[in-house]
Amino acid sequence: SDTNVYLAVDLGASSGRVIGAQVVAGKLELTEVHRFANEPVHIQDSYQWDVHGLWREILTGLRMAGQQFTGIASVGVDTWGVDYVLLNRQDQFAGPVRHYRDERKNGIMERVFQTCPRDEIFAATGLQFMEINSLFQLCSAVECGDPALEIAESFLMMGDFFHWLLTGVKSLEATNASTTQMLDPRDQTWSVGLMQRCNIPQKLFCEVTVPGTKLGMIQPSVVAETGLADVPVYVPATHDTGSAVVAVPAGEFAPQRPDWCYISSGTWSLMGCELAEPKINEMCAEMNFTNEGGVYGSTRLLQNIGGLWLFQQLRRSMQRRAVERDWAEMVSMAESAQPFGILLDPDDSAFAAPTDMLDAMKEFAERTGQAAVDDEAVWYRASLEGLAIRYRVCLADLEKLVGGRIDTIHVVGGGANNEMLCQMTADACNRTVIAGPVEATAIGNVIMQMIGVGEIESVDAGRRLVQESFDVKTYRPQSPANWDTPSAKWCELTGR
Ligand code: ADP
Ligand code: LRH
Repeated sequence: SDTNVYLAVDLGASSGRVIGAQVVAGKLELTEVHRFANEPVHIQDSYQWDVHGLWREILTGLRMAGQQFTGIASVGVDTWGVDYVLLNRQDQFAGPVRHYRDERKNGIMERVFQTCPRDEIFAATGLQFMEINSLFQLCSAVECGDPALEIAESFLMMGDFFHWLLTGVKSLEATNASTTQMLDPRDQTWSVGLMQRCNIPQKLFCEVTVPGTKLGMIQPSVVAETGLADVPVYVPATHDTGSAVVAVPAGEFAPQRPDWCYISSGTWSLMGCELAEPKINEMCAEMNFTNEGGVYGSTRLLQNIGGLWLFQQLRRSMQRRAVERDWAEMVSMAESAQPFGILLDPDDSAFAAPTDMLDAMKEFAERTGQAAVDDEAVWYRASLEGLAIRYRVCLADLEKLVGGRIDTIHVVGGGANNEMLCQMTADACNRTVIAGPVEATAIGNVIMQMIGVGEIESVDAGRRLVQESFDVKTYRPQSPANWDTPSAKWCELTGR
């Protein structure tokens, strides 16, 4: 074909894909070239990403794309946030690539606050406090005298790591760098003072690169593996959430007073607004919202919510009990269960990395004075209802923070496939939900590449293209009043 084809490598915490995108008759057409599971592994006492396996799958996907398309204009990688690779002076792994659910950093935050107070970290970074943030992962490495830190020469986040494997060029892309909790969101420079106080070697960090930059060409060893000759890498928003928000089919980019919010719904639910400026104030700190960096210096004011992780892990729990379920089956079983049988808090720390999610949920029910039940359908339903109520609470806080009503909730990501959850979200929040596109992250990744190459001129133009190209589904609130009592109970139970 004559049109430019853009390849998005999109790695989520649960799965990865290589997607080809091209404009055909004024519409962006997506072709899913390759999809694969992202399966981390327990090794001794650590929990690690299978970076070798992921790289193998990326190469496979790129090779398949090369066979399918001519005229590949560019490639870009986006991934989940916070995790990183440390390389030694010979550019080899200085240590294992830990998963953010690895246990080593558990409880680290309180210890860090003794030398580096919470307020100061917030003032410097504007980020929601989560022990998964790279800052705290690195602090736990410092605390235990991890030899990886002694020999490390460079720090790369996951997207940067794969970009380096593709091109041989090291970079740290701004949107994912903003999830480290070591970056100043006002000018996107590293918070050197914070690193010094935490004994994190500053020399590991190069200057940040903005999305849309041409990083380099696919290097010869990768050309040999994939057949992709003369293909450049244009850096997208390498943070998956950053890419997803680029592709939300909404109004004006980074509005002063947003009347819409998004939920990027996958393993996590990232719920928030796109703003022109970060909001680093007391209310934001108290509500534990985050100011992540978006494209063109925009801000994603949002909360990281425990997401479909619970639902995913319930599926795994059933597998452990030799019962295979698919998503559609789980959703239809949830539909058959009584509403509000159990109230769950998706952000309870008991659900962060349990050996068995179903057991963890039963323990949670007992701990909070609810009757644990044996019917699996009840737990499927509860994990979706708990999420919808959590969205309602988040929306109320978000409206206070932005100082006005939010009319519309855009749901993008795999969770947009879950019609029951979309309807529950509309009901619990009493707002219109617009669901789709499901592959917003890959689309947003492609849009920044297209801007880099010069095929489209702005995020607004990219969003118009998304609106013209993809169908969305609208959900209106049907029985919002049903959610008042359970939501009040939920708040009592969780103390939120
Ligand atoms: P991540 O990027 O975090 O890996 P995704 O955005 O790919 O996550 O979303 C994956 C989730 O989407 C699954 O865990 C599942 O809950 C949900 N999902 C995907 N397809 C369907 C479907 N057909 N019906 C219901 N839920 C679905
Ligand atoms: C979602 C996500 C989220 C967080 C988490 C670690 O996939 O990127 O924004 O950073 O993963």
